[in-house]
Amino acid sequence: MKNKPFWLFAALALFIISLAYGYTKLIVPKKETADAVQCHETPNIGSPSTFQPTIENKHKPAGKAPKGMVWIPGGEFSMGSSAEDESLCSIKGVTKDAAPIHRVYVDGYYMDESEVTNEEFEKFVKATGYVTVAEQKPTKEEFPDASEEDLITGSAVFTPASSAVNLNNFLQWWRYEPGADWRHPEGPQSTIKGKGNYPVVHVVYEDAAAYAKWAGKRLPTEAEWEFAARGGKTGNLYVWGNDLKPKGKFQANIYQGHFPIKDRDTGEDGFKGIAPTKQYAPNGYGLYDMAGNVWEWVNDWYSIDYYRTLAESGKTAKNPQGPDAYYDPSDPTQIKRVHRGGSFLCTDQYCTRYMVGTRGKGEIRSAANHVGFRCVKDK
Ligand SMILES: [Ca+2]
Ligand SMILES: [Ca+2]
Repeated sequence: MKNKPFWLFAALALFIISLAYGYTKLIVPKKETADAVQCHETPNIGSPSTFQPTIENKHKPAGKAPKGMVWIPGGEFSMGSSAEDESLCSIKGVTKDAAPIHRVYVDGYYMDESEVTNEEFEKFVKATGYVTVAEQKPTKEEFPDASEEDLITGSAVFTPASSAVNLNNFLQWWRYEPGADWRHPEGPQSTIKGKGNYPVVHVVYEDAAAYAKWAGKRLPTEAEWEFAARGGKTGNLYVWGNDLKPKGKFQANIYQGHFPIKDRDTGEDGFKGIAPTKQYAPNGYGLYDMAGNVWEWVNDWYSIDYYRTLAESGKTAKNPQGPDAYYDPSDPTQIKRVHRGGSFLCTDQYCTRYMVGTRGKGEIRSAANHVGFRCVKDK
């Protein structure tokens, strides 16, 4: 960062970014100690009986799936989360936007088997000359209160704290890094050389949508994303089942250890920080990393009460496209769409949104080094 921290701009960007992780004043462990907070409780998963069986469509298109994609049959399923704990630290109520469980039908579609990678995104940029939002100089129109010298390109980068911090102040582990973008995920000195199979990051909604259009695809709806993530199973807590660590093994790239302290991500799941795609077993439909690694943009506007509206209709929602408008009472001026799946920074202390039915959200022009995407394609 140059001489002067550009707080207006940076604070805004970071605040926006933080929302993707479910930041709220509620997310403060009961007891902060110098060592790891002990938060390994079983989440209250509510009443499993509210989940009705997933009924997959039988139709399967003739021919092969497009390269790198798998067929998702679609059908009827119960969507949302009855988990009453956002984290496993007895902090309740933060998953309210994922309730109630409601019945949804989606048509079949193809889905990228993995998060879009650097290699894939580079092909798009080479073919089109596309410049991502993080690479564009912010304008006075967009940030009228920022001084000219503060209007510089960059993005939000996770930066571990030097010691234990109270988790209610995300500025302690996020910084606005000038020059950070998809080619320089940790800042201008970093590169993606040798990381072609890592998920692309520092992409905002319009970057993801532009890639999808170029590829002849589109971003999934939130319902399509969740149907696919559940892999044909009914009402599971995680993409792979109801046990976070079946046979003692992590099934996704998340965060172990005392968040967010430097060198305290133990990497018990095999990775400290971001991982290449496809390092864990795929789900029932052959999809990788639907939990963790990077958050994934979906097409729907974020509205805190959308699920309630659908449930109150009393009908099965058919191919829901999301609400007509964004609505987040915690931050009503920011324009947000939904993120799904959690990231390598989601821990059992903070933000357990790798749980399959839970939701994230992001301001549509804010990027960070743990947000990416994947696409779908109609048959
Ligand atoms: Ca990890
Ligand atoms: Ca993911």
